[in-house]
Amino acid sequence: MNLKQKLTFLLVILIGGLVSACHEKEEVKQPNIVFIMSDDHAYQAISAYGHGLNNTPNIDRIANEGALFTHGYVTNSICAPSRAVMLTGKHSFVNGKVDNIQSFNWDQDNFAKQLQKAGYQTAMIGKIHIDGLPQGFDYSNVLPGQGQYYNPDFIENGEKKRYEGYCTQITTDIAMDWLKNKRDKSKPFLMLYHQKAPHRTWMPEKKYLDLFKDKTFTPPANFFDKYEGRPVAAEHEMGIFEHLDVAYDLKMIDKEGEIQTKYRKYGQSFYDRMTDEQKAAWDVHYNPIIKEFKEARLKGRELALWKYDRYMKDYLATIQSVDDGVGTVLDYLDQEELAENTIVVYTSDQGFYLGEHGWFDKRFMYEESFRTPMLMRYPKEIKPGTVVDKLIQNLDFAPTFLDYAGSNIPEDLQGESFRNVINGKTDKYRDAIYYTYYEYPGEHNVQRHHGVRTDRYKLIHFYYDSDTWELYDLDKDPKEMNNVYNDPSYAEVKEQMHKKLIEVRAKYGDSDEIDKNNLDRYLTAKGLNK
Ligand code: SGN
Ligand code: CA
Repeated sequence: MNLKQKLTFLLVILIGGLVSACHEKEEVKQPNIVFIMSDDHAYQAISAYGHGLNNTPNIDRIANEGALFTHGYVTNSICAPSRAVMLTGKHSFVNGKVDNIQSFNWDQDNFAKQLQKAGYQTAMIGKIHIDGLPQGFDYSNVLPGQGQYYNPDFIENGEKKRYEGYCTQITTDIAMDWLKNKRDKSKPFLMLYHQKAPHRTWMPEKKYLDLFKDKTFTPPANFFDKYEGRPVAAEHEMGIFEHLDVAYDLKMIDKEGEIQTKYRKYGQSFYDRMTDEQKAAWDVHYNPIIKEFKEARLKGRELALWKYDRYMKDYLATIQSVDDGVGTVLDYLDQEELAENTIVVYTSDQGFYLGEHGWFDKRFMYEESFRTPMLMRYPKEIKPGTVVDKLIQNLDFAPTFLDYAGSNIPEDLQGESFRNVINGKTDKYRDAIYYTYYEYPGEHNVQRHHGVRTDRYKLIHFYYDSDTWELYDLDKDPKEMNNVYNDPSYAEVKEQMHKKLIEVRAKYGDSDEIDKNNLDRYLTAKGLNK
C-alpha cells in the first residue's frame, strides 16, 4: 500500500466508525427500570409532599427531577395483596391474593415475566412478602415474610442466608452489588428494590437513633377522633393510645422487668437478635428514655401524646435510612451515565396513619392509607417538576412499564398506562377508582369493605358483619370526619356514587358471586359455616 492508499484506508475506517457511533446513539434503547418500594411509608413522611415532618432529600430528588403524583392510590391497602396487584396489574379478586394469608400463584403472568420476554434482565431485592420463589426474575434475594430489622435472613435465589447488620443498608448493598457486578450489562434491566422499612416495629438504624431527639411531634387535629357517624371505624384496634404496646412497639423494655405488657416478649426477641455492639448503641439511646418514662407515670391524654411522639420519632428515623439508600442508587445511575435512560419510581405498598383518627397501621379506605406515595423520574420523557393529579393506582404500574419498554401489553391487564398522562399528551384518564379490603376477621379489626372514589367524593360499604355505608365530600371534608350518607342535601350525589360503584365493579369484573369464597372463609373463621 502506498501512502495515498494507506490514508484512504484509514479515512474509510474513521468514517465507518463515526457512522456506526452515530447510529448507536440514534438507536431507540429500552429504558432501564428501578422500582423502589418501601413498606408502610406514609406520603405525609416524604418532604416532597410538604407535610413538614421530616427531610427526605433523595426521595424528593425523584419528584424534583421528574413527577410527583398527588393522587396515587392502592386497590387494597395491605402488603402482600398490594404487591400482587403491582406485579400482575390485576385487582386482588382477579389475581387471587386478597389478603396477607391466602397463597399467591406465581405461575400466573406478571410484568417482570413480560419484560424478560422483551429482552430485559430482571432482579427482585428486599421485601416481597409473598411466599415461593419469585417468578419472572433472573436474580432474587428477598426477605422471608416480614423480615427482621437487625441481622436479617435473606433468600438468595431460593437459598437462605443470614446477613449481619441493618436490613435497610443490607438491602441497598445487595441492590448495588447486583447493579455493579451481577447483571448482564448488555441488556436493559428491571430492578425491584424493596425495603422493609418503615414497617412496624420501627427499629431505627444505629446512626439515626438520636435523629429526632430534640423535636416533639404534635399529632394531627383529628388525633382524638370520636368516630361519630362512623361506627365501623370506632371498632378499630389500631389506636396509638389504646393499642400501641409500650414495650413491644415503643421499646420500653426495662432491664428490671417492671414493664410487663402483652407483647414484651416479642420485643425482647428482636433485641436478643442483636450483636453486643448493636445492643450497646440501643441501650445508650433507649435506657435514659425508659428511665424517664418509668418516673413520669403518664396517664390519659399525656400518655397518648407521649406515645404519639415516640412512635413518630422511631418511624421517621427508619425512613432516613431508606432515603440514604435511594441516594446511593441515584448516585450510581449518575456515575454510570444511566440516569437519562432509566425510569426510577418510588412508592410504598400502601399509605399509613400517622395519628390521623388516632391511628397507626392502614387497611381502611380513608385517604391516609388508601393513598400512597408515588414519585417518578425519567429524564427522557418527564419534565422536571411535573405534578400529576389524576387518579392513578398501583394497578397501573405493570401496563405503564410495559408501555415504556415498547413491549406487549396483555389485554387482560386491568390497569391503564399513564405514560401519556405524565407526558402531558393527554388529559383523559379514568374518573373513578375501585377499592377492596378483605382481611377480616384479622389483626386491627378492620371490617370487610369496598368502595369507589372520584375526584371529589368517596362511597364506602362495610359488610359481612354490618351493612354500613359512608359518603364523604372530600372537597369540604378532606379528613373524612363527617359521613354525609344520610344527609338529604347529598341525596343526588349518593345516587350517583351508588351508580359509580356498580359501574366500577362491572368494569373490573367484581361481583357477589366472585366474593363467595371470601364470604365462606369469613363464615368459617367466625364459626358460622355449617
Ligand atoms: C404485622 C403487624 C401489623 C400489620 C401487619 C400487616 N404486626 O402483622 O401491625 O398490620 O403486619 O402489615 S406486627 O406486630 O407483627 O408488626 S403488612 O404491611 O405486612 O401488610
Ligand atoms: Ca405494608
